[in-house]
Amino acid sequence: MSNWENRPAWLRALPRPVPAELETPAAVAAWEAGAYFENRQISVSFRREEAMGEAYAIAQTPSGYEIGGGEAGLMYGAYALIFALETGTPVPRGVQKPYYALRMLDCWDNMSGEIERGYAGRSLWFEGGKFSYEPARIRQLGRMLGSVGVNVLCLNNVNVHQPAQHLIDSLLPEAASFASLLRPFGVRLMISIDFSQPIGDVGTADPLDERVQAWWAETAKKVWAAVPDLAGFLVKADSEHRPGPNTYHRTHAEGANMLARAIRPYGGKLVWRAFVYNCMQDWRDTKTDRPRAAYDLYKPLDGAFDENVILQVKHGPFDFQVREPLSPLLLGLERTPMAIEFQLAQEYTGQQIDLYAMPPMWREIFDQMGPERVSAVAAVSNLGRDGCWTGHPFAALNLFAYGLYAWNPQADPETVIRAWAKLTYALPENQTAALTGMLLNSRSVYEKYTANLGLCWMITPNSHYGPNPYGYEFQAWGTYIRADRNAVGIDRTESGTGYVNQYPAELKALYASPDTCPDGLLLFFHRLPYGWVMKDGRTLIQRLYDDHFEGCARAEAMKKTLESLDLPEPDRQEARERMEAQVRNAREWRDILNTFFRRFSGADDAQGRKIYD
Ligand code: GCV
Repeated sequence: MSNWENRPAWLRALPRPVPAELETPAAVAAWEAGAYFENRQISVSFRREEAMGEAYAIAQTPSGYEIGGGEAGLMYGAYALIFALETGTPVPRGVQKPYYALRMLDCWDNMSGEIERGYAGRSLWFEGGKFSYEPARIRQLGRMLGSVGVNVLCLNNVNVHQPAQHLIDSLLPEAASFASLLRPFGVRLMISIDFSQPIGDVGTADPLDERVQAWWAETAKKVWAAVPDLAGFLVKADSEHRPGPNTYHRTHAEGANMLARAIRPYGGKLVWRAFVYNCMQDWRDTKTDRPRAAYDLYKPLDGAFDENVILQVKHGPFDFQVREPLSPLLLGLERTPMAIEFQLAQEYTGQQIDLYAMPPMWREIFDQMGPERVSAVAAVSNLGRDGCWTGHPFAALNLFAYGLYAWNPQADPETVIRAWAKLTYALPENQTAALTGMLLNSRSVYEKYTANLGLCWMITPNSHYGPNPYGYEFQAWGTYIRADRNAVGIDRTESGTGYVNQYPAELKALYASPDTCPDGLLLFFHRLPYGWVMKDGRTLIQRLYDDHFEGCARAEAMKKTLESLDLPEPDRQEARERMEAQVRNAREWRDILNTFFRRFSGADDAQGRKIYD
């Protein structure tokens, strides 16, 4: 058993475990405030105003503060006040309410106990095909999520392997008990379902078959009787070999609406993932272009979904790569509620070994998209049974920050990272600044040594960690870089796959020319010769070399920064071990990518640095 009790992550200021008797967010608020302010000569009172819901307002009183809010709002207000005082930042003024009503954490936990793409140990609640958890730890998890405003937790992997199908029948009592542990923190459950599940009883899953519709209606009735506040169902259909409506020649709107109608009487949301593409592509086929897939499928269905369907769209058109352009679907649908999906689990971004703090990326995405384009947010969890919750103690930053961005997509990355650092560690000011700076830059460091200029997918197949420039080149997943001795990258302009046409005019114009396309996406949109002269005057091949050398050197510098921090144990040891691995990884990336591109291009490094033959 891991020693999670002594690993409070960002709740260092709240060391006492929350008692099991607390049943509502308002009770949690009162208890947390009581414990925190007990010896601080500050009095905190609460004014409940049901209509405020999740919103809160904090007012100063002669002896302290008054928090006004609805049931959940009181709790969010209490945490916000404590965090402001702990970080020495201004107490929020005026009414504070979340930008998005649904702030979801999608857990890819299998009932075997494994987590698909999990880098923090085994599941916190499943093991051996059953629910298996420490109630106190789940309560502490609820507290962590509640403290940053996450309000939905999807319990199981979107790839629904047996026995997870039983979460909506024989395992409902267990699901209900689990839900009751999170409810006091304003967190509701969601369940991933298998579209084909009625087959066992009625012989088909055709969404237009009345027996299938009746089966789901009956199932929904039982599910919501057991967990009345269930947020909804999450569905991965016709994607990576999962079943779906295509089997019956039905559209995704027909499939999603059928389910949505079954759960509408209970206020349930049907979250339908848009991660659908041909995963059986022939690499010789240069016409099919995976990034086009979602837009091609869903744009014609815009407006065809029922009002309680939410289309959940990954932020980029591929799959959580180090850098991708914004998914054109997020800009293209006008009449379909959407959720943007992020991945806190660092599948392609360092696997919670290499540092990759996400706030700068989210801020860029929300700024470019406009937060109003989507009505909800979801993120794939980075949690697990490891003592520190997230594999790397610093990876907790991404979970913490996700909650803050779901509440306020305009949050400032540096402020958020700094708040996490101050809440997690009691470091002297210069060290807090060093840690904040290191994390703020970590994405750009990782990008430089792994995937600069928009060249993604140069990774080890299946594991997705470590350099392998041709790893996905001859595979069926639609993930190619097409490097040869003359050029590298994919032409996605009108003269190529035409993907760029899926963007609104302004962005299309920006991306369509290599002269205006941002460097970070250059080879995503264009196929260019190694001698191509970049905006900064360097050749393309020289930029490839320079970035790999620079990224690796910066990773080595981060190691020095880390060593200068007086972190508490065991965080210090864990962070150092992972940093050793990161630096090893960065050197491998630098040398393998440089050698790979030199073998193709024959070009020497202008600075004469070591590149292997
Ligand atoms: C849950 C990627 C991952 C899969 C994941 C899938 C998805 O392909 O590698 O593990 O499956 O995305 O988002 O559904």
